[in-house]
This record gives sequence, structure tokens and C-alpha cells, in this order.
Amino acid sequence: MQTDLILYDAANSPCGRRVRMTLLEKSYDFEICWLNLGFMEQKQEWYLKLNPAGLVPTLVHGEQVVFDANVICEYLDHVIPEPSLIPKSKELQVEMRMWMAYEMEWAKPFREAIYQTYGKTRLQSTHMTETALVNEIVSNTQNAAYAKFAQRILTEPADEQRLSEYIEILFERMSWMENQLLDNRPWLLGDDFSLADITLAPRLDMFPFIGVDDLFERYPNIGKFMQRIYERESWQASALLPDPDKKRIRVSASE
Ligand SMILES: N[C@@H](CCC(=O)N[C@@H](CS)C(=O)NCC(=O)O)C(=O)O
Repeated sequence: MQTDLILYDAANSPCGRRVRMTLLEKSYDFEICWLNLGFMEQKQEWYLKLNPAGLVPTLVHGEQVVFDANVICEYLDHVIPEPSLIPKSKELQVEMRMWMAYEMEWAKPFREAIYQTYGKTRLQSTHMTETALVNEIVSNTQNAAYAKFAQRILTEPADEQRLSEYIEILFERMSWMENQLLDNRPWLLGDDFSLADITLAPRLDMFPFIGVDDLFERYPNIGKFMQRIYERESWQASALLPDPDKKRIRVSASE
């Protein structure tokens, strides 16, 4: 399999999954290069030249470098036009971008909640000492702030009070989405599946990671929306996790 697309991605990254889904919807082969976020591999000097924020995902397409998941997905829709995932009408395009902006806003409290939960348990489950973790991070970045941040996540107990406040904020955001879906539309923009759906689904699926297992019972219309997402091949095929022995993998929609 030949491909001209390299995606820098990480385990359980909802942002990376959007790009994976978009490429799979378009049946386009690509290569993934996995970065370990716990070890701050995304802050390595060579990677900061591709993505100055040191975040995943980043896409390299020949000479073209594109960062930020939503920007990447729109770029892909231009360079691989079929099937189109951006509506033709300007009104619907605006609606699609508002869904993207909405998701980006609640991604902030969600990220804070992840640091108190999954981020912490994942680092702790490596059973690394603080020194070993710092040594690993220092081999990737000279910036001491990143090592301090990771040390805090590894060692400090979860702040349950702050976690419950973030979750309250997230529930407020979810109520808005639930109300939007009261009209039983199949997809966020109506009848046609689009990048709006691809943007929302991966992070909605991650509520159990912050200890919320009953999101779909609380918000049944969001639950129905996610059931439709779970049936899509691009959802199933994009559920990829790195194999510790393989930094790079090739993904083919036809396999
Ligand atoms: N708006 C950015 C956000 C990217 C982002 O937050 N990526 C997370 C993983 S989903 C990351 O790289 N975190 C590592 C870090 O904060 O250093 C995008 O959509 O690409």
C-alpha cells in the first residue's frame, strides 16, 4: 500500500480519531505515526516544527503540513472531495462550524476532567517512579514545565471537588445538544452525515473516561445519535490503538 499521507496521532486522542474517521469515510489509505503523550513526545523539537503547539493531530501531505483536527478534516475534504463531508449551502456550512466551535469550547473542561481521571490512572498504571518519568520526558523536551506538569499528574491525588465542577459544566453543555436533537434529525446538520458529526462523536464517546457512564441515559437523544455513529464503518475501523512495538502503522480502508 502506497500513501502520501502521514498522520501524527496518539492513543485515545479524540482529535486524532476525527482525522482517522474522515480518511476512512473517504476510503483513503494513510500512515499513522504514534506519539506517546504521557512522555511528552509531542513536545520534541522536530515535532514542534510541524505543530508549534505540540499537540496531536498533525497531517503531513507531501510538502503540506496541516495542524488542528478541524482544519485537517476540512483540508482533506478539499483534496479528497468524494464523498463530500461539507454541505454545499453556506447556511449549513456556518452551522457545521458552529458545532465545531461548540465542541472546542467544552473540550476545555473535558480536558481538565481527563487530567483528574484517565490521564492520572494511565500514568500511574505504568508504575514508573517520578524520576523515571522525568528522565523520559527530559529526553524529549528541554522545557521543565512539561516535566513538572506530568509529575503533578502522576503524584497528586485526584481533586474530586474540581472534577465534579467540571462535570457539572459539561452536563450544562450536553443539555444544549440534547435540546437541539429533539427534532429526531439523524445527523447534526439534518439528513446528511458531515464533519459536524465527525467532530462531536469521538469526545462524546469518552465520557466514561472521566467517570460518567450514564451520559446516554441522561441525554437519550445524544445516545441515539451515538448509536447511529457506532454503526458506521469509519467509526469501527478508526478504533485504533498503538502497539508498543510499532511506532508507525499503515491503515487501509479496504482491509
Ligand atoms: N484544537 C486542537 C486540540 C488538539 C489537542 O488538544 N490534542 C490533544 C490530544 S486530543 C493533545 O495533543 N494533548 C497533548 C498536550 O496537551 O500536550 C485540535 O483539534 O487539533
